[in-house]
Amino acid sequence: MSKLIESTPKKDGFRMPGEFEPHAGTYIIWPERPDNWRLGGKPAQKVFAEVANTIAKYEPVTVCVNKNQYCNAKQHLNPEVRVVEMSNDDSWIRDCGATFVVNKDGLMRGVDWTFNAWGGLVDGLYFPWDQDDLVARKMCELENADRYRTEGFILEGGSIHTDGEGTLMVTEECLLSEGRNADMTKKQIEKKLCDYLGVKKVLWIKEGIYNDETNGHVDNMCNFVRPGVVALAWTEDKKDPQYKRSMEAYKYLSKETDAKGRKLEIHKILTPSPVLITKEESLGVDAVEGTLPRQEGDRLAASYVNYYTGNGFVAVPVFDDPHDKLAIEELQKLYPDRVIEPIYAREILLGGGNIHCITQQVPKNINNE
Ligand code: KQY
Repeated sequence: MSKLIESTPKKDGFRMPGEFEPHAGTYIIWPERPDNWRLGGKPAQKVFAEVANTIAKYEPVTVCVNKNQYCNAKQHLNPEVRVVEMSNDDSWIRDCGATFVVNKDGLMRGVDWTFNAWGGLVDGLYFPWDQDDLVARKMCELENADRYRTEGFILEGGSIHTDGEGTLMVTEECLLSEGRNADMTKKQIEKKLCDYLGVKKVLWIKEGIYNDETNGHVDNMCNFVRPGVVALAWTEDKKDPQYKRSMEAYKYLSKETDAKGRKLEIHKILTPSPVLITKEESLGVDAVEGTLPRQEGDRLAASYVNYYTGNGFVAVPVFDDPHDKLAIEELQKLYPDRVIEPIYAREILLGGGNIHCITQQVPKNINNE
């Protein structure tokens, strides 16, 4: 059972754990919509299945599918992956799914943010999004977790990263965008984040990855490896529009401290060379009014930092690019106790995100006092 709670996680003593803390499992949604995924989602389904099957080697995985895709998904997924029917508008569970919070007694609850497809009628990416907005509630039901709902306050899970010790990273580009909470001041938004995630300090990076259709989600730009240690997407190419963005984030993070007063150790992860949509890829996507078009030559928001950390592993997107090897080596140094699992993820990138955007962790319900 899952009941709605009219309080806030902060008042009740709950906090969002870092993604690197132990998990009880991972959720994924099965892709299919033909106006986002080329060729009716078939190439993307193969990669989503690879992501799910890879993670299932380390922790329980649940894949949520629309009813028409149940049998197809079952066919691609290993038997240990739980497949549940769940209506959805697309497959970005990081963003529409629940953010789980835990307390010192080992209790877990879910935060159910209002979801508006990355900007609603201002610059949202599809319409309608009503089924996506129910996903967090359904996840809480499946996990028997009571739920906080932020009715009217828009947020996606990919727009936040926490160290689990009171610090949150976000981008101004996203959280202050017109299509989200335009009626709120930065201070009011910050208070909401503190109330619903149990954090004390919010680090406001200016911008995310160039051309990221989410208005610069932080999860494509930087990540907490562990408290006090940050991985940051980087380029040395001064002519690349990404350079200014990464440099600004680096300078900002270098002079900031976290909620515990620590200076941050920042590790630069070079981005792949620009990844552009090919003609064939563009033609494979159904054109639908109100959905972002996929044009030949458009630059995709490719970044290795959009990786997912789980129990004993890190699932890293790779792009068949000379920088892949370096990113894998760097991440292995940052995560010496985890297996690095590189996954060729161009098909996820073509849909507008990457491995982190299509996964959502359920923290392990441990008594951590
Ligand atoms: O978190 C993400 N990167 C999701 C992007 C949504 C893309 C929809 N086309």
